[in-house]
Amino acid sequence: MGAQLGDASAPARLAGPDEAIGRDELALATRNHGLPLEALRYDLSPPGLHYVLTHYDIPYVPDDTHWYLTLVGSVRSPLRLDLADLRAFPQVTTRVTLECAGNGRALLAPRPVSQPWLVEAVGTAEWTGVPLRLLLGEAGVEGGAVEVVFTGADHGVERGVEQDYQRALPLDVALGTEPEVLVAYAMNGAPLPPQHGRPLRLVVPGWYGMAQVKWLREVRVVDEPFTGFQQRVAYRIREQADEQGVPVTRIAPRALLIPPGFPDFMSRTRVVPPGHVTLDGRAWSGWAPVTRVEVSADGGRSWHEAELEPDGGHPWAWRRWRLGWTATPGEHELSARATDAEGHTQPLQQPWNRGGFANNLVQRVRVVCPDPDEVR
Ligand SMILES: Nc1nc2c(c(=O)[nH]1)N[C@H]1C(S)=C(S)[C@@H](COP(=O)(O)O)O[C@H]1N2
Ligand SMILES: [Mo]
Repeated sequence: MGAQLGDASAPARLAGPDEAIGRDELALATRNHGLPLEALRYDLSPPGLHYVLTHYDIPYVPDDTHWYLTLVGSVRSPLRLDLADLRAFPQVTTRVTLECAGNGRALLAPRPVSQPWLVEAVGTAEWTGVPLRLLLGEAGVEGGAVEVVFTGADHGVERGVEQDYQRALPLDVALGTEPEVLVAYAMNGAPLPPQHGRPLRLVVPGWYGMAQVKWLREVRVVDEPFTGFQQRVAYRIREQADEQGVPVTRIAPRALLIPPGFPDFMSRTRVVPPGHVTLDGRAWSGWAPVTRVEVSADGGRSWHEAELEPDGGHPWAWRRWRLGWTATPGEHELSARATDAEGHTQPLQQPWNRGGFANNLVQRVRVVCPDPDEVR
């Protein structure tokens, strides 16, 4: 394959100073899709509105009765389980907000050339499945184990490296109880849709999307840190191509507005009639609960504390926030900024890294408020 399919030692490409979104990025953007932001109104994203990201092809699994999950590697008794076996284990349902680590990438300058997300790579679902720690307990993890490697059934080539989609978690995260990592077979009470991993996926509450391996077919306990492409090459925060970089792990806090008023078709600028408006939206963080959301209606000059709804017993899901605002004729720029209990917050100036990962710059929403005297 080589030359035409890229070179494993070459870094991912950055767009030139005035380079528009290319056909390659458009092809990714039509396959993968974001949450239409008006769907932030739903506590649980209806399947089909939840964002989707798939590196390669969605495996064709018309019949899941022959799907097997194997637990192998440094374990005392390797397991081979079908869906019926998995359903016989205790069942847990957790409400989890997932976000792609590349969310916000297309707003960066220079733009990392990849899936061109703006801010909409997010969704919340109730995932039902077996706690991974119970499966690992059944298999019996051996003493020298350090990580667990998860393999999906999808296969592709990325920057010249042919691979199955694979990611690892540290053993303590895989065995965790707060939260529990799930091997999930249902989303919002129904079997997983094909694009979300039918019939099985990993769900790691609080972690960015790349950890949530879909079409899960193998769980391998290993004695050495995993060095696969998605662990060592991709999903690392680097400013220079030759840095080793810092691994992407948990979700940085973010707040998004439910777009107020109505949109202009092409520019998506919001039109909001003058008068009182409730600004509301969602906020989340994978590090600690969101404790504060501030809102600005003047392009970040002044900030006002929004009211936060209780988490309703769902600490790994987004929280609703709201704040009243009076729209006056003219143009406005709305923003919301989340802070979590550990003090992580959203930057007002763009941080940058070559992959565009974990970028949580505050959202800016342009609003035009028409002057009622000028309308007629
Ligand atoms: N097997 C497999 N799992 C995968 C991926 C993939 O390409 N293959 N993409 C990951 C990435 S980068 C993200 S952001 C999430 C997206 O999950 P969703 O499509 O269910 O929202 O799946 C993750 N799990
Ligand atoms: Mo992602």
